[in-house]
Amino acid sequence: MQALELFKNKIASPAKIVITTHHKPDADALGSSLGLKNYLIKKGHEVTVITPSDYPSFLHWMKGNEEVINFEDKSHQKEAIQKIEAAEIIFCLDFSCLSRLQSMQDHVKNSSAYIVNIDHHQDPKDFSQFSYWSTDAAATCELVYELIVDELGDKDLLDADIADCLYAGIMTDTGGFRHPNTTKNVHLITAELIELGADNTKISKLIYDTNSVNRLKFIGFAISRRLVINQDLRIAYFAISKKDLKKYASQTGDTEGLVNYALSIDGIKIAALFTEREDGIKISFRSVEEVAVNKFAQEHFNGGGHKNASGGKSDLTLSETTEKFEQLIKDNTNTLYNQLELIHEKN
Ligand SMILES: [Mn+2]
Repeated sequence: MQALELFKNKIASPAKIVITTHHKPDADALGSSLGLKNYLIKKGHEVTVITPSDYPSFLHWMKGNEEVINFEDKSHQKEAIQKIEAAEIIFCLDFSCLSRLQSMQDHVKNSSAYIVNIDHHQDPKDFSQFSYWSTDAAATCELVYELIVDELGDKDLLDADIADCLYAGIMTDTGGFRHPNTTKNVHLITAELIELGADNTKISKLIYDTNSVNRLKFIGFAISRRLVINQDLRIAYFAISKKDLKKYASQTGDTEGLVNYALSIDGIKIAALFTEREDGIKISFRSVEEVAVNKFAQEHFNGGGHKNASGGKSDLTLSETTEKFEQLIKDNTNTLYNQLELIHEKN
């Protein structure tokens, strides 16, 4: 509680604030950052959102998007560094360890600012002076809402723009209110956000139904040509090469959600997406409720995340990585599916 009081003190008077989030921000990362920014501006703070990379264009509608600085944009990097150096408070949203800032991490690490971490991932690293953290929260946007409303008592400062940002993060991190993390609390908060003016129909249209033709064709290609299904191991995965991405002129965000097609297959318990990027193989794991993929990602693929949605990296080639994955599933069937067997036996 002492930390909370100190935090309240810190933001009681106008300060220079930087808000940042993880590399390749998703709707929860950007929505929590811009939702919080728009609120803090109303409190009289000077606030800059700096993202470690670019993010999908289907998020560009959020209020404040125009002023976001992309750290990888060389023409603005100097300005970003100056903002970080001058910051009195830095908010780190939707990530639990500084390495997710990639090339930005040393600047934040070396900063003398008061660091606040708001997050819902497992195993937060100790890098902040104040941490508002819960793995029970479906989204960081849910925690930002609770911090503003329950801890700071500022519900009256929330408006339709802020509500739109926060709604977007909760909607996507619950997979459109379908994942097991879609709790009563999630519905209660989204109901409040709609009352505050969040336009839920508009937001789902903007996020889910703004595909480019290229992206749709890419998804069709991936499903027909790049999907591997192993019913015995109860896994399905995509392996997407650099060449594939180039062929379909893939933009940031185009592979988002692809992994869910693999998980949607009847009988599949673990799905994965392996994408060949400039700096190695990026991996997304998804699993059905009973199976945990975060520990698996952490132990074998230098990653982590949530129980049913995690990520990782690999420095091997694309085919070596998928071979390693299949072998690991074979070797760890007992640990991964043990609980599942018990559940099946009971039924
Ligand atoms: Mn999140």
